[in-house]
Amino acid sequence: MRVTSATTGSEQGRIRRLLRGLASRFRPSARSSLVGWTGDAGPRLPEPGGQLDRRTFLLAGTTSAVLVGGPSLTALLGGPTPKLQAAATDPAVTGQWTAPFNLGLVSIHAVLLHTGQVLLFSWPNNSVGSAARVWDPVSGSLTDVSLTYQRDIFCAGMTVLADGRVLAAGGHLYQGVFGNGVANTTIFDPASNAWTEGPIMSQARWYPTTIELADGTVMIFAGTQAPKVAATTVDHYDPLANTITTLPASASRAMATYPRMKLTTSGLLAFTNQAITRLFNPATSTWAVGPRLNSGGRAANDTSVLLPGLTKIMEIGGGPSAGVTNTAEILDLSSSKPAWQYTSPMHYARLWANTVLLADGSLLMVGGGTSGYYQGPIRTAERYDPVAATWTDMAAQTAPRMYHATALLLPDGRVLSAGQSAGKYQQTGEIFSPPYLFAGARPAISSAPATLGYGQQFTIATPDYASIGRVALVRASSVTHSNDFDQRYVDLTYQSNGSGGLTATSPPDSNHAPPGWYMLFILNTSGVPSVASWIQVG
Ligand SMILES: [Cu+2]
Repeated sequence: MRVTSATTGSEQGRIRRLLRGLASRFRPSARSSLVGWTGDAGPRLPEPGGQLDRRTFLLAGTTSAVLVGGPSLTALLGGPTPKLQAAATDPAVTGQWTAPFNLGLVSIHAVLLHTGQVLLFSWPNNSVGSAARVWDPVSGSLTDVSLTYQRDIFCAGMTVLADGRVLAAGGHLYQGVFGNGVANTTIFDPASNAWTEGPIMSQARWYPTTIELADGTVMIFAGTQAPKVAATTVDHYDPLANTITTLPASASRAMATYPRMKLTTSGLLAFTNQAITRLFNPATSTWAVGPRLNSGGRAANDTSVLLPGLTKIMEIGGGPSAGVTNTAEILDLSSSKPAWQYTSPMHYARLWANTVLLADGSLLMVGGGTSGYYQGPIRTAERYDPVAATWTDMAAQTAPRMYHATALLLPDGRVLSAGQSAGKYQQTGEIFSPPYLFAGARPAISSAPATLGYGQQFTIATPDYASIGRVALVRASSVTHSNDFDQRYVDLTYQSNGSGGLTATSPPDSNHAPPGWYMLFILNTSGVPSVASWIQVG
């Protein structure tokens, strides 16, 4: 078992050098605010990866196994009284964390499957491929789905395909050094718990970003082919034909590692964590430039989220030119003159945190820390209310969750927080129950469709029809390195038909909700969500 301890002195020196490099690369120039979208004549600078040498963090420190004390999985997950971490606080205000429990691997990559289970994967163990587990948040069971051949999908980008399979694009060259990517794609099928090889990309990619388009195909951007050698082409995966085509050279660009990208309701892809916003048009394979971030750009250690309403993109924390920050800024694409605007800052500056869209459309900021990869961990979560634009401290978790940590929303409205490739808790997860789970009885979905088209009315049967205040679809998450590739919260219009239930209207088109599996939540007027019902949209 490979386990790392806290970083060594030499690693810290390396981190300091990397951060100095990052700071110089992200220093803003003139604060010109570009208005509207224009043709892109900007420079195409390669971005720093700024990552630890993989061997360094795999091999440094202890090799002893991690043993996590405390109650069993079954007791934690099935028991009526999970251990309180912040006994002095009211869970109806701050929520509540479980104690850490063992997941059997460092959860560097986490993907919510439409089975309600979570696919977790990491680097290889021994002589075979990446360690992988399917974790069931209801039973607590762990199923070993590790790759049985020499393939390392650690550092891949991943997207849940429209049919529920998981595409992992790129990763690490098996036993290679940091920055060495692979051109392979690897596909996980939850129906069989099996991995198969997909088509080969045009370039090797380590730290790429995948993003599903409105037609169910997937764009694959960025990453590095080898240390400091950017993968510049854009590949386009068609899941029905199981083929990859490479876009014309006009699409090519040296981008950041794990660039933060979003599918907007116009069908354009917004790339939003560098100094200048860029929009990619998949129909023409061209880029346009937009407004400059107030922060001067953020490194690949910030978090980024498309807010409910689907017109506002929020960039939070990370390490812009001034170092670690607590600032957050929002770009409203529906504005006639889109410009980044600061919103309220977090109470804590954070690098390598994770941001989770909760069932009520608020954001949960989990983990992260103030320095490097593992230093100054922030254990206090924060919740951002996008309507009031306020941050509220939540309960503190036990484990540090910085570099190589993940977090995602579960179908029951709770949040899994797991990973970080250092420290005694690295192979653990913790579960957060948000305040809405302590705010009274939950509404229930008696029945809802299993599949749904666009712009279509459908019926949700519920005994709680008289008290419903919100209906939403939340896309299954796929997250690694603080980047949740396709996270999306789609509000639906609805009306109550009394005991006949609710009549809701599905999203108007596939730019609002690209095809795939979504969790349908109904919430009462107190903001308490149901357990989700799974719907395949598209
Ligand atoms: Cu990494």
